[in-house]
Formats: sequence, C-alpha cells, structure tokens
Amino acid sequence: MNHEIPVYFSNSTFLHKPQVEVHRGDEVMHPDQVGRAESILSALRAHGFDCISVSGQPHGDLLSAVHAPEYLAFLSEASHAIARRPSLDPQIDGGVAAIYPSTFAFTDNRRPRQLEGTIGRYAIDTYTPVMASTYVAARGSVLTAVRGAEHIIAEGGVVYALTRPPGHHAMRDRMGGYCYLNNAAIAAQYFIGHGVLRVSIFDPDLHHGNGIQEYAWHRPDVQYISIHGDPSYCYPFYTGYADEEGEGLGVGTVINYPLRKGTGERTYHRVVRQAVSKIQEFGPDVLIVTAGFDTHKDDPLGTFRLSTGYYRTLAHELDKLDLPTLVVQEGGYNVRSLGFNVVSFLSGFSMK
Ligand code: SP5
Ligand code: ZN
Repeated sequence: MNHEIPVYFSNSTFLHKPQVEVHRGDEVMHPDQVGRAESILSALRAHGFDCISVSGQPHGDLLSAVHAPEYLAFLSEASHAIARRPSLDPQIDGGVAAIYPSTFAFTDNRRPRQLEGTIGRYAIDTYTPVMASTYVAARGSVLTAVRGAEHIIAEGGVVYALTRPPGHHAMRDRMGGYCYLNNAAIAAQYFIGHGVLRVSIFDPDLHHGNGIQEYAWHRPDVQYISIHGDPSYCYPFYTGYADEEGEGLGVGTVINYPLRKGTGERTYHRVVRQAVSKIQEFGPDVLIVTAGFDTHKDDPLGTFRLSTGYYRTLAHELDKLDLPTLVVQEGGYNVRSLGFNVVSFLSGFSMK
C-alpha cells in the first residue's frame, strides 16, 4: 500500500447537506450525501494515508478565471439570502433550507429580482440545490484541489484531493449535476498560471464532464478526455458525443468516448488504453484525473460494471505515463464501496 500520496480535504464538506433532488418530478434522497466524504476519509485513514485539512479560501482571481462574475455573485448572494431567511422556499426543504429552479431562463434580456427566478438562469437541472452553506462548501472544494496543485508544483508526485461538492458539471455560469464550481478546471488554470505549459484532464466519472469540456473547448494547452455513459441515454444528455472535439486553437484537445449501458471491464480497459495513448501524444507536463466511482457495478446511479479491484488496474495504466498527477474526486454514490474504491484506485500508483 502506498502511503506517500497526500490527501487533502476541507471540513466545509461536512456543512454541505443537500437533502433531496427533484428527479422526474419527484423528490428523492439526494445522492451526494455527507456519508460519501466520511466513507472516503475513514477508508483512507484506515489505510494509513496522511489526511490534511485545508482552511481559508481560494483566491477570487482563480474563481473568476473559470467562472463568470455574475454567477459567482449569484452563488454568494443566494447562499447568504438563504442563511438570512431559511424559510425562503418552504416547498422543498427536508430540514435544510434550499432553493431549486422551477423555471429556466428563456431569454437573456431580463434579470429577475427574485431568487426564485434568478436561479433558473444559473442552473442546468433540478438536481443541484442552493443552500446556506453552498458557497462556503463549493469554495472549500476548490481550495482542496488548489492546495493539491500547489503541492504538485512544489514536489511533484501524486496527490488526492477529496473534493465534495464535485465540479466537472459546473459551467462558466451554471451549476448542475451536484457541482457548483469546477474544481478541476480551476486547478488546471492554477497549473497554467504557475509555469505549466500543458495539462491533460482525464475524466473516468460515469458522466460526461460538460463543464470541463466547455473550459477546454478553445484551449490548445488543456486536453480533456472523458470516458462516460453515452449521452443518448446518460446524464447530462446534451454533451459527450464522440464528434465533439473542441474548436479553433482547441480543435482536437477534447476527446470523448461514450460507452453503452452495461459496459464491463474488458471493453472499458480497451478504451482506457486508447485514452492513455492520446495523453501521451499530447505530451502534458501534468495530469489531472477527475476520479468518479459511479462506474462501479453497485452504484445507485450506475450503468457500468466495474469492480473495486479494477480501479487499481485503471490507476496502474495512468501511472505508466509517469506524470505529476492530481486526483480530484467527482462522483460515486455507493457509500459502502466508495472509500474502498478510492483506496483501490490510489494503490495503483507507484511514487515517482
Ligand atoms: C458529479 C456527478 O457524478 N454528478 C452526477 C449527476 C447525475 N444526476 C442525474 C441523475 C439523478 C438520478 N437520481 C435518481 C436516484 C434514484 N435512485
Ligand atoms: Zn458522475
């Protein structure tokens, strides 16, 4: 077991308690439970990993390099407004005051004054509520990833950042898919700002990382490679098709591998090998892995059939690239297996 991979996390993850999501018109238990962070931390601690809690806040310039100022202001103001007036939306509550969109912006030339109207301009779905602690917790996640990136700038190696809420669905000016701020894109931006010339982001979460794709779309210096459930059946439905490959100077820096329902380890691993050779061709100085474990066979949102042991094989394949590697946590909703999946994955890296 490799004990040399430092683990970063923020205690603000324990303040983030979405109660319900609105799925197909029903309120159902929110999959991004606090227990996810507890599962990961307790498994890592049991295996002797050094878990370092971060505090403070990420620099505002880092956030605004990836996100629109109006969107950041919305997250901040909405979180504060709910804290002041917890009964803002008594309809959908579950003990923790939260707001959800009921309408989505259908024109850009009006700015609603009510939060109830505004939220629909900054959201892509009904899965991602805003609560009093949303802005604090989302920035805690960003800081966790950025501290990991700092560590890599200083010492190289492999670092794990326990980012919850996750980030890969968060867009320049929209939240979605349980994500508010794009942790991995902001970490990539941090690397680029600190002398790194090229960054590859490899995204094996079950879902296509539409937010990272948007960030990488026009960029020649950031490669985004995702393996995910085919958007013809899988969230987020609108992006992740194989013909999406970036534009302008960024043509070819986006690579998507949509896979069918029920994909197992043999097919998956063949695609991983293709992805790794694309990373080699790009020749990055740093690798970011947005590690989601909702590809596990027992995941409640899952449609793939990967085993806990397979994540070690996956990491071993990435380890062959011999790159400084920042692992950023994304999805994975089976609280029983999640911690073991993370430990298995990290065990596949040998230290450099
Ligand atoms: C980061 C990440 O993995 N986000 C995934 C968001 C996908 N959410 C859409 C699917 C919601 C389905 N919830 C139904 C649960 C009933 N078992
Ligand atoms: Zn996911």
